[in-house]
Amino acid sequence: MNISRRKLLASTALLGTLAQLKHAAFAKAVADTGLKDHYQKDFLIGTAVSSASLAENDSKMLGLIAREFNSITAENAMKWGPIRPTLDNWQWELADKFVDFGTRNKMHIVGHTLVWHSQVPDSVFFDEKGKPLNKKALLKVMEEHVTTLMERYKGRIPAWDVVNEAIEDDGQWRQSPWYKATGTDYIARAFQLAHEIDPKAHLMYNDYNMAMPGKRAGVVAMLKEFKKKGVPIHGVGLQGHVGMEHPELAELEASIVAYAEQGVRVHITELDVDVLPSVWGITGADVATRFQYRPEIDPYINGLTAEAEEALSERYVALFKIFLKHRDKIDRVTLWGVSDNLSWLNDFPVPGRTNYPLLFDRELKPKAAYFRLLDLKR
Ligand code: 9MR
Repeated sequence: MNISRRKLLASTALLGTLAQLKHAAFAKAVADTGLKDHYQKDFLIGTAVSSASLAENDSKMLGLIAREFNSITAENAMKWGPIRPTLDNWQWELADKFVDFGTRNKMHIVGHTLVWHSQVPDSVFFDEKGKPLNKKALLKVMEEHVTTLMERYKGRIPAWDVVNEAIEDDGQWRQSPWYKATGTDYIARAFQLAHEIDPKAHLMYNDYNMAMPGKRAGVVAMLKEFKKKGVPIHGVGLQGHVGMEHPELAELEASIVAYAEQGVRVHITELDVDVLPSVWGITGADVATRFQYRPEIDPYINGLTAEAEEALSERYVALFKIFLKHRDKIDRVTLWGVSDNLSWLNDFPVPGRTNYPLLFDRELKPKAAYFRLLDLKR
């Protein structure tokens, strides 16, 4: 080996050691704080809390959440199905635990979700003979639901996803049982009522594929129409179930700007990055869709390759650069879960795959993407 090559190797080794030391010191520094602290001046950093973590009082998971995040959303515990499986049966246990956990840790708590077409028992929409309820009867059930939930947590839940997923990707109204019975009145009434119950609450419309031009046009049109009518919508949630290639960042940015121009605050409410081969061209989040499992669409059962890990980190960095650029418009960025093992994307849209969409791995260790998001703020 010639001298200059030896010198080069020695200096590379030294640089490596320095980098390790720096990394160790940095890791210690972040151990005392968390992602939330690094983005304190920009926006809230949230996560969804799974029902399993609440039911098991999973102290490792809940401790990690309290250290890393300052906003929480219940992934499932407050949806109609779980919280009110039949009309006269309210199951408060998990939702109460969720709100207590957030209150104890002085976190910003998001109520998810008051009015959605999914996870709603048939008895809400149909009478005993299977006939759809008429407008008046259906609005009455909805009002009762919104009132009961919001009053229970009034003063402790400052922000609500009032209406979830009412608009299709092409901007048309979703033909849900709510819409079929009431037109758009259910949306207006839900927001008006929520505002009457808790005038201090921040009220949001939340949806997926919000970067798509058709959806953007539909949401903007709704915001305009409701503003004219005095319907109180204060915020818009872009769920953020994204893939590695889509949406294009320019489309995402255009949507953030377009919603903000309507005078509402922007929230990224359910961020995760699907790294697996897409089976349908675009990602979305219509929970009703399912595809058949095939080994060739599940390439990372034994772990992500280095290239895929790097690409995932890069995608997170690119997304957060956009969020930071628009931090004047964005109140909160919430990840849809904490660790890869608990993500809904292991089973959607293909059941039984191994996905890596979040910032913590299956052992709850921060992933490369996590450190890259910290790097962005150094
Ligand atoms: O992550 C949630 C999953 O555990 C549930 O089975 C599913 C149906 O309730 O909902 C998932 O969360 C959805 C969220 O509530 C609304 N936007 C789409 C999310 C992913 O489907």
